[in-house]
Amino acid sequence: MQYVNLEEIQLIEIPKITAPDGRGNLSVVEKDVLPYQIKRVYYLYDVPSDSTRGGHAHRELQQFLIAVSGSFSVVLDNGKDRKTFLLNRPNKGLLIPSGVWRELENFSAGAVCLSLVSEEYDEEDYIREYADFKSVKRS
Ligand code: T46
Repeated sequence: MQYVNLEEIQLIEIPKITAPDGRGNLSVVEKDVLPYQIKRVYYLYDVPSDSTRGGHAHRELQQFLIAVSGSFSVVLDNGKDRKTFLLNRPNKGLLIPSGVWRELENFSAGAVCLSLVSEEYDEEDYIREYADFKSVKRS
């Protein structure tokens, strides 16, 4: 599994179209925003503020997370370093490459985490034990 430089991971701006007549905003994720074709969409909601989601890495799956409502934090870990991102805008997303451990925490009331991913669901793609993740990273 390749080394991932966390410094190269940044929030990505999603184009926003503001209605000129005060009817609000529309953001669109088109093919030039992501380096993969979206194969699956899922979303987390009604997450208690003291709960943590994630707590795993993916072998192949790439993922784009958006706080379409509310806010939450994403802690990324490449096996060596950790970096925390606050997602709190519906027009900013976090592109997570494969091979990165992630934990989602501090969900605000009403937060919705939208996830646009590169693969179909496959439990074999998950590394759910941190010790296993560390040993895969070392090898
Ligand atoms: C991720 C974070 C942000 C399915 O049956 N189909 C699916 O497409 C998904 C995503 C999950 N599931 C089942 C598997 C588990 O029995 O739903 C249950 C909860 O999944 P999990 O424990 O993986 O949930 P999270 O919130 O910890 O992780 C999910 C995604 O699995 C993961 O890719 O990065 O959201």
